[in-house]
Amino acid sequence: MQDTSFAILPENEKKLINKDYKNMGALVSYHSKENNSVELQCENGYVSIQFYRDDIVRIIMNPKGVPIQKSTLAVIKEPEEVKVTIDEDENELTLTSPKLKLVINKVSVLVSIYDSEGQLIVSDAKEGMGYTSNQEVVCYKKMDQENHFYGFGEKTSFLDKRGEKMTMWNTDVYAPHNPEIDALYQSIPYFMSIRNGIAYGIFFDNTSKTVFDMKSSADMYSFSAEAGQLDYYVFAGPSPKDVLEQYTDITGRMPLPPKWSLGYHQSRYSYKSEQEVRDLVAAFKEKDIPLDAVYLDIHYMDGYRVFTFDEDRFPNPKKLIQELKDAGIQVVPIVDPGVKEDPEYYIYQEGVRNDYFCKYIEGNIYFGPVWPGNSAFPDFTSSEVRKWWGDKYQFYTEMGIEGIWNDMNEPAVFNETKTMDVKVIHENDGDPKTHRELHNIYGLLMEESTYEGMKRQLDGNRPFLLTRAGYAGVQRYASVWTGDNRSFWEHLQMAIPMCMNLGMSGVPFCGPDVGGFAHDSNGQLLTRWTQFGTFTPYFRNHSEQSTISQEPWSFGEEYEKVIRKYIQERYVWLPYLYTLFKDASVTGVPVMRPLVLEYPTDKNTFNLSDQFMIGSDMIVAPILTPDTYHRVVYLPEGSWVNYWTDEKLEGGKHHLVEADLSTLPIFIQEGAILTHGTVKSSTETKESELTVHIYPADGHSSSFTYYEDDGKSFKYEEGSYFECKFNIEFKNNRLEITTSLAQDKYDPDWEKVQVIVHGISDEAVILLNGTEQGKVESLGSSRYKILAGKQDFK
Ligand code: MIG
Repeated sequence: MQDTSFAILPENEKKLINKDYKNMGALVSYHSKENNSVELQCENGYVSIQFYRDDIVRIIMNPKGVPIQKSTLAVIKEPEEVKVTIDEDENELTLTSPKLKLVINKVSVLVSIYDSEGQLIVSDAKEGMGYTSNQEVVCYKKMDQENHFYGFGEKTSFLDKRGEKMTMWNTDVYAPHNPEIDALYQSIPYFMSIRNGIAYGIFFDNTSKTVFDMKSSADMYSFSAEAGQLDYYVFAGPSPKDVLEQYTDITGRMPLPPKWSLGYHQSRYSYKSEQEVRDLVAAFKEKDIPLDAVYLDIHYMDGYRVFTFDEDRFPNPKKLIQELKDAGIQVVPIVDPGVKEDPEYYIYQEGVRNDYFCKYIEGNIYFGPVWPGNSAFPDFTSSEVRKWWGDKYQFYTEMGIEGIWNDMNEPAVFNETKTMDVKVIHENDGDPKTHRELHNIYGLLMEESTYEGMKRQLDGNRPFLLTRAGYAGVQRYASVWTGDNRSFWEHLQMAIPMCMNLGMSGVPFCGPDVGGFAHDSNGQLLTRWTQFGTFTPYFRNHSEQSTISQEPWSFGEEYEKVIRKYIQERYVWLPYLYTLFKDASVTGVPVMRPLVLEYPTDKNTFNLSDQFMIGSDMIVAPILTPDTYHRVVYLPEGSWVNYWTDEKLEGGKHHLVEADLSTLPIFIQEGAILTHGTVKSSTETKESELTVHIYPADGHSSSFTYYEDDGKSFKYEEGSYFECKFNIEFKNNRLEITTSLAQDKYDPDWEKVQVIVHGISDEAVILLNGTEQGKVESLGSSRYKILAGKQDFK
């Protein structure tokens, strides 16, 4: 019915402010509690305010009673000890922490938050916070023309979400992914506002259906939820990177992924038999295209029963997996949450006997149709169920599997609503709630279960997970792919802002299906998409069963040649990317970034959706339309260099650049230091040589800290890693390169190092750790090679 005009019945009109909306009204009384918090009793409800850190404050509004402090499982941090002082006068109540001042208007409970210098960070609009008669909770905040919005997880459309209204409700959207379809698989009810370079963030921790309206009014925005409390955190910034640090301090950061998960991955729905998998791998070897993982989609199972293999198609999976591992390739099987209703199937039996499936309040199990037919769904809100399900992965890990692909975990169900009946009750560790209230967290909890289970079984190795659904905090367990896109140029275009906003939402490890999932791909599209994929944090080619093949060689030599080159480039760049992954795991700042994160006062970056940065020194500008061999690139202030030609380009300007089919435009900022490895068949091959590219900026100094570890284990947590800081200074034609070892508890494989200096003249003198270096070779275009060895890094 939603597809007909029935959707726009007169009575369906939605107003910005519902006519029965009631805000908190006047302050009646307040009292301070331990735990840095203050409770307010208001005319129309209750509010609690708690300082989580000096620069993070949590506000909860409950219309009916004293706010419940228990947070969802998205939040992993307890509040810190914060020194809060309370002042009161006739009109206002003021709470002050060392970094924030929170002013509450007593006549009508409205909250304004200031920094310690008295600069306003964010304040309630006059409607404040409140609720409607159908228990919807809402908060209205002021904004103006200068506010731009980023984050919101996985959303269609452009980068800046100013002027968008978005719903969070994890949904399996096979089609279409277009600007009006904004509720996709992930719900991350979090965003950052940037205004004249100053940022703050808001995380609305509510797992029911939430709506963010940054569109309907010129001077305010709102966020609302269908059920539950109004429970949100304000992150004070002031820089966009500070906000990311603050948000990921409470929802967690991505652990370092295993290195093999950063290589090139090949998938298809489905490689249907052992023979098909072997042929595929053989083709990669024969064609000299690197490969780190092959995916097994649903056909590997026995009648789509999870934790089984089909004995005819995969008679000896253990042998297959071992064989591939010996060749440096991992196998990643798909695991859905739906468990086939089959009394002779062990998972179903265990689930029923132990009461592990989602049920109605009356006690009957909820069944929904998915791949295996009628299926039951584990109740991941129970920690006992999570433990049980996590243990089941033993089935795979015993065979040598180290990576799992979790699909359909919105949860998706083949029915009108596309998901579980919202009346189903989740056990929720003794705090039962309906699916309506908890829907958006189902996927996150499945990931927690899977990750913890795999980690227990992998003997110190890092698990790799790929998930479709998630909630705030998903970065702690899994990488995210953006679901069922199509082989359209428009979807290649859309993937850029979508991944950048996932990064701005604390999820650094993400990527789309390269080549497009549904619909038929073609040579040019796959080539351009693979070029983009070289730099997406997650790099997997995947396609749907009835589409034409889109493995790298599917469209003829001309394309295969270029695709091979860019998959190989991925391996060349891995030592640099890996360092950025390490940084992201510590700071929450993503690997793939919108320019606005680095240049938040430059208006040219505010909605720049067709180019991105890798780290802070590099801009990638893919070609995004057919038969196109040039494009416009914006380079912000500074001096830039074309990566391929070493041509210098002035910043603060738009440039028209050429890009034949074999060229992905890449620009490097002067002052950059990049670390490269070599082309190899998979990350299992040892790194033989490290190349350090140096782009000196005249009159400036800069530095880069290179990181490396075994790429497999958690030993880095105990300090087993290699970290080397490179400093460069270029003045009066004299380049000084100094290195300092910050950590050497891991010994890298490479012995040889070459340093390539870009953009200097023949007369320039180069010193490495104080010793003048001979230029071993002139590489043309003002590039010089000098050689060094591991022993030079001190
Ligand atoms: O609804 O397992 O997004 O990547 O190939 C289809 C089959 C179920 C959806 C995933 C897609 C996967 C497919 N799955």
